[in-house]
Amino acid sequence: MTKILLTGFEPFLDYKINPTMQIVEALDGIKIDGYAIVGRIMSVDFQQSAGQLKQFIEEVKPQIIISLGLAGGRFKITPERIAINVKDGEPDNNGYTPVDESIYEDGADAFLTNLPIRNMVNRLQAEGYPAEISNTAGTYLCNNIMYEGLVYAQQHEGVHAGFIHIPASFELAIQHGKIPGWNSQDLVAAVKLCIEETVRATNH
Ligand code: PCA
Repeated sequence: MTKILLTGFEPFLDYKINPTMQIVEALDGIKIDGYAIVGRIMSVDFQQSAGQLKQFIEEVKPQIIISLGLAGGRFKITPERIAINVKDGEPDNNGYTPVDESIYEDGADAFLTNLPIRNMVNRLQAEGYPAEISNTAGTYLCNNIMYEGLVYAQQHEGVHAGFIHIPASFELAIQHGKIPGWNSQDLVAAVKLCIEETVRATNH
């Protein structure tokens, strides 16, 4: 059966919960039109997460790679358009704080996703979920993993890869105190719609 690798991240910085973990757990093992979702969680660690992603890819051999990340403060579901060859920003969970580094010294400056992000946004809005395409995944772990997924997609014909940033859950919003949140079931349902659109666009 064709596989979809769906990844999430562990908690990081002052986000004590990462709702991507709950979404991945909720969707792990379900099937959409003959595609099986395999969920995995990665560390928020610049040294480890790329290796983890590669290991999951090797294990699952997915046709589609969709990675999820929390964007605390955003209030819409935001499929990402572009990943850039930059590591920079806040300390990761191991205390590593890259400044203006490249992900790959000789890597392309950027990769555009080949997921159907416009279809995702249109479908989400049609179903009543606030959504828009984001033109920056930042320069932290999420951008890093999106870039790695797209390197793999470039090298493997027919593979689709990309990234979706999600808002906080209500639970995290309450705990954090300064960011908007969504109901957890809505987060799961919205990500499922994005996966359905991807299956629809790639299933031929
Ligand atoms: N969000 C962070 C890293 C892990 C996560 O869930 C980001 O946007 O880079």
